[in-house]
Amino acid sequence: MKQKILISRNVPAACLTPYEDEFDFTMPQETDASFPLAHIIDVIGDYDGYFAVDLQAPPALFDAAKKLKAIANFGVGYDKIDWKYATKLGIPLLNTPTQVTESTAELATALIMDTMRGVSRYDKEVRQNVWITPLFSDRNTQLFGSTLGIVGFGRIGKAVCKKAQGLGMTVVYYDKYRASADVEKAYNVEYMDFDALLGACDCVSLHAPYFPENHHIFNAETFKKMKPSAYFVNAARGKLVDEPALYEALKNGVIKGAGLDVYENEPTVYEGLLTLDNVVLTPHIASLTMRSRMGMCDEALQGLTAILNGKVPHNVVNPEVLK
Ligand code: 8YV
Repeated sequence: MKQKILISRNVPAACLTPYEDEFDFTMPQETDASFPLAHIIDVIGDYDGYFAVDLQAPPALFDAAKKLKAIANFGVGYDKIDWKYATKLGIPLLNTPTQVTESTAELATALIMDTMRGVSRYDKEVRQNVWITPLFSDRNTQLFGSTLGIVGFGRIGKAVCKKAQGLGMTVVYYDKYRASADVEKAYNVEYMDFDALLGACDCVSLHAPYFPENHHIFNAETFKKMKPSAYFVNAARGKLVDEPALYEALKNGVIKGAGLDVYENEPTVYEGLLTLDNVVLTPHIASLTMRSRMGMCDEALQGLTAILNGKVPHNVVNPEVLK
């Protein structure tokens, strides 16, 4: 008998085709539809694998999942999944670490370019018949020759580093775990401690995962340590940032501008931010390219296939449960 996999939100049928000989899939049939969490909890007891697409997985889900051998998360960041509880129960958790890298780094780079050069702001002005083009103005900042500080030097941080260097930026980074001398050399980056980086950069781009330990690592104090001419970009996780503090910093000229793809309480955006013209906002779409999204499905399902066949894939977040 085929093993059964439950998928919380509709994905294109083409994602499942390569796996259909092996698994029986259940997912909402309508394009983009989701099963409510309560329904998942009701039925999860029948399934061997669970593919959590854009839905949280609280302890109650794991308690009901009597046959569950693995859970896969659609995304690299697995903060919606109670992974500590899954680990305690011995359930492997998979994510999609390789397939979001370039798309997310691209969007972060787009936000850096947009906020520093005012693309979206000018677009709005031109549509309103406003034509602001003084001959000399510091409304915008040239990327070429500016310094970018990357906070979180994992796959995505490194990809942003390369793209920014391609645009002529000098890149420095901070990470809880400093990279090896070889990696620093290969990427031509300098390590700085967090506070030094904040004070040195023309733009700071955040690429760290969210854990309760780094809740609000960007707050009123950290924004004050940045240059008033500096920009802040976040395409990582909203809860890393104290949003009201960011709003105050942008409103009062503590920093010059920001670009955000993620928010503290998605899909709600802190109201004040909506009123400012020095922040560029996108709706958590950094990985939203067809190539990335199809790749994410495949990376997750490959991982599930491996686990359900007794193998250890590259994308297990808690490999200790497999020992
Ligand atoms: C989301 C992401 O998973 O990879 C991540 O961590 O945040 C995204 O790729 C995706 O937008 C679906 O919610």
